[in-house]
Amino acid sequence: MFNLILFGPPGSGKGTQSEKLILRYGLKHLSTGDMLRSEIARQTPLGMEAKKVMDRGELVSDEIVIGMIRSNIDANQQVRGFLFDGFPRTAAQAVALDLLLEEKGAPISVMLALEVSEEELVKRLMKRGETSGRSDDTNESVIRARITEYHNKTTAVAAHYEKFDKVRLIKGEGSIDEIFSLLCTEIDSRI
Ligand code: B4P
Repeated sequence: MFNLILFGPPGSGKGTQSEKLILRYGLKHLSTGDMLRSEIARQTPLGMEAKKVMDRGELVSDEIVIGMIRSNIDANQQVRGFLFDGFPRTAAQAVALDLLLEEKGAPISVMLALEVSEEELVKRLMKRGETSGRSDDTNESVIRARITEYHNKTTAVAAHYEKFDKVRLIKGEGSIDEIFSLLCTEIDSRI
């Protein structure tokens, strides 16, 4: 199995690049953001709880997202590998993921970390907010709160995988195809 984490701040291009990478490499895409938005769209109790947190630009509880990831890994036994998009976002999520993958004997191969300046992130997310209908993209203070959450809680995830020399930094500004090509070069050298 080839298991990959696509990492980066909100708006860095994780979702955008994931769509292209799963087509090229036949990986199963696991996006916790997509899973949470699907719960919200179906108005489940979990979705209603998550919406309040997401609308403040904060992270949903580790317990909820780890549970979602665990059931998705269990439901996809015969895949070539997983592309984790937007997960793990805290040190506790990273430890939980490592344990889940250890049970499968298929650890994370690499974490590809997209680097984008804060002003570019805000610009991209405000632009997406004009059309996406996502309530967490329409308000600049919520976008900045998401970036603060990233610095406070999520950068620890990169520190965790750096200990195992699994992090590769990727320039996340430029055209979508240029960034895709940088990501593919890293993956091709490992797959
Ligand atoms: P996510 O759904 O993970 O999404 P995101 O961080 O908003 O953005 P992403 O990085 O995927 O978007 P992209 O750049 O592709 O999270 C949403 C919320 O869910 C979180 O705030 C949190 O509350 C909750 N959540 C999710 N996972 C969680 C977890 N594990 N634990 C706790 N809470 C969790 O796209 C951004 C825009 O940039 C798009 O419009 C795109 O077209 C554009 N773009 C992309 N690449 C570009 C480029 N090269 N140039 C110009 N524009 C580009």
